[in-house]
Amino acid sequence: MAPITGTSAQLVDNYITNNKVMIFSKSFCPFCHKVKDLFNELKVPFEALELDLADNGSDLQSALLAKSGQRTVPNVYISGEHVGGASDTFSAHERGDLMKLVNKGTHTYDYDLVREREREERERERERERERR
Ligand SMILES: N[C@@H](CCC(=O)N[C@@H](CS)C(=O)NCC(=O)O)C(=O)O
Repeated sequence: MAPITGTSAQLVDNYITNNKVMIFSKSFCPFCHKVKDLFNELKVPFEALELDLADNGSDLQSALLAKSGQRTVPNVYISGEHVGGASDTFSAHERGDLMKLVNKGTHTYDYDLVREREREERERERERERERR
């Protein structure tokens, strides 16, 4: 069996890779609530994992410490990049960097593929129109 730390590190990586905005959180943490409120206000979808409610929460928290050098929650990743805690997230927002990261598009998501298909269809439609003229 793989060592627990390896598994936790992989789980953490999977959460970060599969979610454009990933918040490692604790359900009772006021800083986490503020950060989630911010993303809700910005209408940016996010995934939050409540480490205090997860069976393997403390292993994941250790894996996060090893990965990001940060032990506290919230621990925010956007487009695969470590943003940091609540104060880092609010500072990034004030600098105008938060939405840049959100829109960075380093990941391919199903909805991006849908947009890509729509764009291709519009292009084909324009092509057909040019041919009709
Ligand atoms: N300055 C940090 C404060 C975060 C903080 O203190 N979080 C507490 C929970 S409310 C924490 O992670 N405590 C350690 C723990 O729960 O393991 C930030 O801006 O994110």
